[in-house]
Amino acid sequence: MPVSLCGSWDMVSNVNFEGYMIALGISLYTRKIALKIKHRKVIEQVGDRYVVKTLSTFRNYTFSFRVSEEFQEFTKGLDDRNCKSLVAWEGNKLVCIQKGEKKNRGWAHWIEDDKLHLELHCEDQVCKQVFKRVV
Ligand code: VL7
Repeated sequence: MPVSLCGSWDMVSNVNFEGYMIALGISLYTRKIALKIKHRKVIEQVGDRYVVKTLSTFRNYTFSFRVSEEFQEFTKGLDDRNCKSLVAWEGNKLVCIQKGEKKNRGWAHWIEDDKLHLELHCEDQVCKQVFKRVV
């Protein structure tokens, strides 16, 4: 069993979020605001269900899923698209594939050096975020 991702995590770095947002077609106005804010990630596990909350002073995004079970995702308040999403463990990484209008879309979460890592990708863009545990 991989090390638990559960808990509250505060963003410490966010590399190429701009490129990722451009790939998603986010407007310049929204990108300018989004680039200035720090995200808090809250990951909870209830039975075999995960709840992942991305919180900020600007917008919040919450979704939940069961591992290895495809679900319909609507990225409300983000790019407002529908995806068929599937989250599964690949070694120690929790990997999501988001099938939809955007090619090569997905993300991966893992723990490294007591930090929560998140790699988000869309088309040819990769965004890398690191979070530290909230104490
Ligand atoms: C969530 C945003 C850009 C719109 C707001 C930006 C601040 C904070 O999807 C994400 O994480 C996964 C894995 O944890 C859970 O889905 C990252 C931020 C992506 C995409 C769209 C900019 C507006 C948003 C909620």
